[in-house]
Amino acid sequence: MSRTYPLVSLIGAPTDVGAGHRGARLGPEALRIAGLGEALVARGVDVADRGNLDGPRNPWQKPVAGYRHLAEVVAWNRAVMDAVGAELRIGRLPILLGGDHCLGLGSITAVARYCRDTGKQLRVLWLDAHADFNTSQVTPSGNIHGMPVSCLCGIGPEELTRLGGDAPAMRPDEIRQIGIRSVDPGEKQLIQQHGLDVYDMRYIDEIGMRRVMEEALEGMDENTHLHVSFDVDFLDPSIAPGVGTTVPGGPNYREAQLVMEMIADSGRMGSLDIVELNPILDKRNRTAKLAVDLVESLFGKSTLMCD
Ligand SMILES: [Mn+2]
Repeated sequence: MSRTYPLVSLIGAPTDVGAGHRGARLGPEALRIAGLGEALVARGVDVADRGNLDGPRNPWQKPVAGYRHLAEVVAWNRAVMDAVGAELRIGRLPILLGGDHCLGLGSITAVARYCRDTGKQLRVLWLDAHADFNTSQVTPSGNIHGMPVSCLCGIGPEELTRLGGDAPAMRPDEIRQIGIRSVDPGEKQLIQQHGLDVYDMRYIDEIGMRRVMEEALEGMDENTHLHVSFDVDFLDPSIAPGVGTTVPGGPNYREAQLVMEMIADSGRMGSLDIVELNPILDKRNRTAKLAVDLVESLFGKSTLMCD
């Protein structure tokens, strides 16, 4: 079976300004060293590595009015939004190499804008242990990597909700969250209030990953732009130790492969974030290598014996 692949651009965003641990700033290099670009080229994908974006250093301060490093988070997300938007407009598939998950805000704001401009339907798959739907009132930490989804849905500080000019950047019914197993109490209430579609681990255990993915991908058509926001802590920590916020009970290797293969089979992925990889906490770059392995599956490499 031959496939044609979109042209891919790698964009590094080496920062952890939104995180509670330092180290995700090293993620882009760890992914490159694990051979991300080479693996895609080997699949016949045209890959352009745009290098790393630049932005403010991590000041490592306490929260101010419920947010840590708000100004720095805004600056990094503007850079990400501009870079991702530029690749989409020239017809390429941007892969954001984070960096912490606050960057999903800039990335998805750009994708949502692109979809509005081109009349496409947006679908976001949020693969994560956490719902990232916190606000300054309910956040225990003030770390903005716990808030990108609420900000995208228009709940949060103006600087973030209006990053792309309009708010909200997207509607709650455009996102499906998979692998969720750690939600703060106030966050849970907000999620229910806004009607987010959450496929938590309990649901995955009960109905199986295949049906979960069928439901999460349901309703897409040839006019759908699928954005995949892959927080590496989605994976069970036994296979992916290199993240700041490990939560036990995540998808295993086979379930994760199935997720990626079903996304590939949909043929609709138009943009991707790989975030929260923390090489400081990793073992011999194992988690980065696993991420590369899974991205190969996103681009159609089958784990079956024949395809
Ligand atoms: Mn996340």
